[in-house]
Amino acid sequence: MDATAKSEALEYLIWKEVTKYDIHSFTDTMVKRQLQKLSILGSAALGPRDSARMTELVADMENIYGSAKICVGKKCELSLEPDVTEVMARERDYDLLKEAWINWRDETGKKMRQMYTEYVNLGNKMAIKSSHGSDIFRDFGEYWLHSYEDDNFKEKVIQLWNEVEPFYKQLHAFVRMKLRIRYGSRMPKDGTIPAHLLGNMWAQSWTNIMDDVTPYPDLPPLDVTDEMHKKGFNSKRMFEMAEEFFVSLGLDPMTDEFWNKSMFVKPENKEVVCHASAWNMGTSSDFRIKMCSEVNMDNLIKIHHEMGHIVYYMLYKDQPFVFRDGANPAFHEALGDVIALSVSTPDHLKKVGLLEGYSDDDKGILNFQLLMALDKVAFLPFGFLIDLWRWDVFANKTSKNEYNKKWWQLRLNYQGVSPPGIRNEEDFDPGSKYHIPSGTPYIGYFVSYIIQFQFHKTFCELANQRTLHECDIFGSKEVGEKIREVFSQGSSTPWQQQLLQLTNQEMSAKPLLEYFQPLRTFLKAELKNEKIGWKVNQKHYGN
Ligand code: X8Z
Ligand code: ZN
Repeated sequence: MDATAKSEALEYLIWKEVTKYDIHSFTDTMVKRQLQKLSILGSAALGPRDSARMTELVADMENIYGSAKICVGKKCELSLEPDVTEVMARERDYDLLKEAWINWRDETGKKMRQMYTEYVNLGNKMAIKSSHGSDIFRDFGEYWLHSYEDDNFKEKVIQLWNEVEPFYKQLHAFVRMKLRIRYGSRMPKDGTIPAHLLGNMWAQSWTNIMDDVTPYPDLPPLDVTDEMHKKGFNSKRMFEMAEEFFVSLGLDPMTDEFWNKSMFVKPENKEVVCHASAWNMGTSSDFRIKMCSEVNMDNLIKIHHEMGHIVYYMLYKDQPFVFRDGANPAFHEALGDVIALSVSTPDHLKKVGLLEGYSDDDKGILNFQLLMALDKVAFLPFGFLIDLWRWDVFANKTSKNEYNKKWWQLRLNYQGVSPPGIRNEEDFDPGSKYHIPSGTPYIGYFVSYIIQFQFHKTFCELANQRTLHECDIFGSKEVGEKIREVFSQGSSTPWQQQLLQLTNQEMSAKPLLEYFQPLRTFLKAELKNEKIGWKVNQKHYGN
């Protein structure tokens, strides 16, 4: 029996035992909460045969994704990390970018379309079986949402999107205006931005086109990639820098096992899934990161993100097993990102010797704000739409012969990006993004991008810092204490309570908007003669 089958067999036994009792009759809240968590069976509900098939499907889809190699121009055998990522980030030739974009989708999503349909059916079957005759989960999407312990969570997420949408549209319009300088008549008339021109395979983070859209190009670049190379950085050094930040707050350093058993760079002699991940091996010291890191600023930030997961694992390691989890998935995604918000500040980059000659006058601040927005704000509609798409697929509101049509409706509608060629139902573009084949829920990332600004605001106040967007919490023991106090609870208390304890607020997009206030004022003036928004039409999709 493989490890998954063994653990599912055990989960089933535990579930059998737990459901003998009337959970409501327990008075100890911690015992009650543990029993409640254990009373949801999850993947074990499928039974050994279906469950093995589900595992196999995900493994096969991940394998297609992880081992795909494409040609771009004269070069072939390119893998996503590092080669194709580099092409999308640095290449500026419209046609080469288009080739990379299309070939990646041909070699990944397109090849797993059938498998995905079977995966959806099994996922739904699992959710329904997990409900045991009641209707707690009508489909796989509802099952995923359960980790948020709020029947109205979806509505709240939609509300958050509505709050940030006008800002996203400003950013979209500004970037489009700048891209017209480079790509001229190749920019679509409908006001959308071609999805392959934004420096990233999925147009989810736009920082790599900073040099084309920067408000003040004469100032020193805040993407410190070149400086990292000049200073002789390697992967290990980036991980040590991240550790140093957490330690400066009074949090624990990485364990010996972390340093010995993690994978920091892509191995030469075997195929691995390169998508960065953090692993809790279930002991009190074996925590690992798996990542094909390259020396650049994107990866420096991503390393802080991943290490945030490890720090969280360490903080809740003494909780009972079922509580060794994030307060909710968004909390887990946010911890490292909050640290990275400080790391990215010009002030901090100066402190660590990666930036010289930067002044924090208005121009400097706006360049910095735009760079942050190209990451944090550009991501929002993407982070939102992935699970919008999956929720409807799981609920059968999207049938299997309109997977790609619905996908592009959402991409056009929310992100305002268009494909560089007509797409149809032979394609399966969702499958070309890691979290679809791997079956990883995505809405947590969207929520993380909102609440990390709430966390940041709280921490900056604790660290007595000046303005929200210039704040660097490095070295603040008060912040470390607070992180320890809240995050060590794991999932033993409801996240709503933890959020209140931490920020005195409910979930809100206000801190994000406050952080970016200088940029919003600037964009408003810059966009006086620019039409904000785009037309959503169907000419990008056909059969
Ligand atoms: O998948 C990740 C992390 C691993 S938890 C690298 N992220 C999302 C993505 O890459 O799509 C971080 C940001 C969003
Ligand atoms: Zn993560």
